[in-house]
Amino acid sequence: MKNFQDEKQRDLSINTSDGTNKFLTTDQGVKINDDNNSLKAGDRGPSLLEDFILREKITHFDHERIPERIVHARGSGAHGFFEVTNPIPELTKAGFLQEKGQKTPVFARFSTVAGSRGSTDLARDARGFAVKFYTQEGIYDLVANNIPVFFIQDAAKFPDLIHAVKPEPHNEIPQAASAHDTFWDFISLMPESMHMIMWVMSDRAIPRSYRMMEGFGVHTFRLVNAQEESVFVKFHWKPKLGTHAVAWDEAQKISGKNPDFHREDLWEAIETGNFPEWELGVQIIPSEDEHKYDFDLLDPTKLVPEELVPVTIIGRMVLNKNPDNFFAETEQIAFHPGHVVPGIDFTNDPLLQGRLFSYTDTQLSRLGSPNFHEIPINRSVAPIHNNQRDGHMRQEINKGRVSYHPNSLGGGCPYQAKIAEGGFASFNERVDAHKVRARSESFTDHFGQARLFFNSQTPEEKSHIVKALRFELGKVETTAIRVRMLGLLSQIDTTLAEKVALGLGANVPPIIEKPINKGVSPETEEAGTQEPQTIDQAVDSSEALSMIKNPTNAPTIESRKVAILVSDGVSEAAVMNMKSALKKEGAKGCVIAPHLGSVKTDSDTAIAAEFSFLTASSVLFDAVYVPHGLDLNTLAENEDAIEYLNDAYKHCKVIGADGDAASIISGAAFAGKITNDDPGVIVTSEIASEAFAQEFITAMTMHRFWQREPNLYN
Ligand code: HDD
Repeated sequence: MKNFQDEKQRDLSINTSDGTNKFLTTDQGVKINDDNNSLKAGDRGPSLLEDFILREKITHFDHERIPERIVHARGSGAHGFFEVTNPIPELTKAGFLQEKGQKTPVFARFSTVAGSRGSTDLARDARGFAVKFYTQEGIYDLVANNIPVFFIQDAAKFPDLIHAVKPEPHNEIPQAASAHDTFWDFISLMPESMHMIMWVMSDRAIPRSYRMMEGFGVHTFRLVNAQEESVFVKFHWKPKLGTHAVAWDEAQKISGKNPDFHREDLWEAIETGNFPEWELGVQIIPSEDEHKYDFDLLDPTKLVPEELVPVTIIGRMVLNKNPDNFFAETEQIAFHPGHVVPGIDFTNDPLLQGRLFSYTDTQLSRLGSPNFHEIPINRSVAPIHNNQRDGHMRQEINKGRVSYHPNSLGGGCPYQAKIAEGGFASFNERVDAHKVRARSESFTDHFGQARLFFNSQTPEEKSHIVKALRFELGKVETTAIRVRMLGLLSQIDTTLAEKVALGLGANVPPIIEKPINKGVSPETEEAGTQEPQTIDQAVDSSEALSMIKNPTNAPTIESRKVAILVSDGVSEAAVMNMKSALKKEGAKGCVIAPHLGSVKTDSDTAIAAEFSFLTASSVLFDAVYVPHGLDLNTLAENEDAIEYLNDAYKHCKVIGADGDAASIISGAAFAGKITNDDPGVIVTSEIASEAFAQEFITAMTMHRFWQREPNLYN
């Protein structure tokens, strides 16, 4: 069995260092005798220029920062492996996909797009999902997002899109948010973004965890087999824990309470052995089907419905090791959709084609040198020999006098590889065309799949989209932009537009019939008044597009966290019963008390508090449990404690209470808002009952009870 799982860790170990039991030294290896005082002329005198220890330390510090990524600056990553479960040698010659059980080391980085490096994890945004495979044939990067389509069809519009969404240039406000005028100004003039807008206004843009997101390669790629035959392919990552989100109000509160929520979640999961896992799947489209669909496979604003082409699972990825050093690994990793290995190739998707230029270019300014491939986290485990030389911070010491090809002085080395020897040869696609600056007519339907996505959502999910649009457009100050957006939304779904309009106190503009201005750039069209498109989608609704209906969501509460509220007098049996029932399911009950230290139980034992009501918060947990015996007056009088229940209710989480604690549900603090009959509210008069714990856990597998919210769409 080909198991290269540990190969990258062995490779990285060459560069890892550990100061335990070692002397403190300068960068030149000289042992330091005093690291606390600079060299001075007298103990009250001026510092001396001669102090090489001080100069070196401060100079290094002054240069510690590098430019953050222009997009996807905020992110977190981890090491792991990819294992083939269903080899596809008939479709691709890529060496790492040939044998069942074959393992390849990977590093994955998840990110938000718009915010800067220190911004919140919980911004409403697409998430990056980039995976570097250290294969035996070189680096393969699958630089994906958690949304299967993109805002724009052509890379030429990428700088405009990013300028529009980033904080506005005059005052650098707002951070990590699309809810402002410049973003919606641009979007309202770009009908092609409507499908992506439906996704980013849905709960996909506020994931519960990086471990609970799907990943999508977005573009159609090619697989090429040993006979040089090609199929088209779409890549999908499917999370083992299902695809889940938080509520928007919750996301905003988490942003304040713990802006590192996703980062911490990923880190903790790996530290505690709950290794995040995804299946890798492919939608395979035979070459001859290239023009079969009523959308263009090269258009990155379109997906291939799984009803038309099912996803075939080919492997799984497990993340099982946190980085040793955030900067060296997560910050310095450089992804590039152009890092491919023989057997994987590109298509002419104009967004992908532009990306193929952008990623190396950006590393030159971010990492500062064409030698960024030598940084340990970026280094291939396959050997590198070529005639590239020199440049800033070159590590490799190339021997000999020859740095050109062809050569005779070096015996022709390093020599080219034939295809049969693993040499990369681009797929031999025939291209016979005029050189034009144009958009293909097959890219013109901007609303069909936006409608497909919207129609595929449950009533609760539709309501969330209405709410998100009311929020985002409500933050826009320019009325004309809001109205243009309503015009575009009405072409997706008239009720959607009307419901959003209600929240904005505006009217949906009438659709003015006018011929589509083909070949003219979309900015010059009056976007809000464009004629509705008539191209029929073969699929009206797709379960895979809904998070709630998603057929791959397993009923699990693995690694979920439950807030167990306690105070003196709490029933020890009730707390322990719930804790052990949760543990059995791989979840964790966290004890939260009025103060840190411990509380006394009804059996005079002490239970340690992991958090106080003040240091944790309901939004950081998946459910709240109020056990029997807890002093209800203490709870009702403590505003921080009350917030646990109010927020859990508002965010549609499971709330449980047993014994005398059950009365808290209908107590004065909630003014009759919560009733025992509410979905997801689990109460019993029994104490420490197994059946109650099971009911609580089963309810948690539903993730959220969104039906508790008022529906804004119906
Ligand atoms: Fe990009 C980073 C994903 C379009 C230019 N992109 C970046 C990252 C992800 C994506 C996951 C972060 C990688 C990391 O963790 O370091 N980008 C996408 C997807 C796109 C996409 C799925 C559309 C399908 N990107 C796109 C376009 C361009 C770029 C059209 C430019 C023409 N992207 C970049 C970049 C970044 C980047 C500026 C910033 C940092 C980096 O590359 O290394 O080059």
